[in-house]
Amino acid sequence: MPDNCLFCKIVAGEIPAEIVYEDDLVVAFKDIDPQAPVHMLIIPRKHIVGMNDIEDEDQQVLARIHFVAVKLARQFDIAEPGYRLVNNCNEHGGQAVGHLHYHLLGGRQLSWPPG
Ligand code: IU
Repeated sequence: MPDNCLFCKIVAGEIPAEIVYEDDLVVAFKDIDPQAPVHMLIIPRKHIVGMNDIEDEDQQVLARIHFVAVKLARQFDIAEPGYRLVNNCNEHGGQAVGHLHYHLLGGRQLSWPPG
């Protein structure tokens, strides 16, 4: 793992986070600066910088992230009336942390288009 990756450190338990789910492939935790009543991040344990770095071997982890998103949406009572699963990719996408992550947002009406 890269020395300076905060999300790798969360996966390794070296810095604290409010973890809501973990398994062999992914970890999910509450976002430190929530933008909605429910705001969690779902990340692969493997250090993948961003969407553009996904490889063939990562297909299982990507499927797992979607599966976990739905599981958490149900668990946190946002499956109905709905939620959003978001990946920000690179500068124009608004990506600040260089470890692939998906935002699970819900608990309020989300606007469209995004800013
Ligand atoms: P972005 O898609 O890279 O812009 O989102 C990064 C998110 O990571 C952002 O919502 C931060 O609040 C969040 N975050 C966090 O939850 N815990 C941390 O230690 C750090 C960032 I650094």
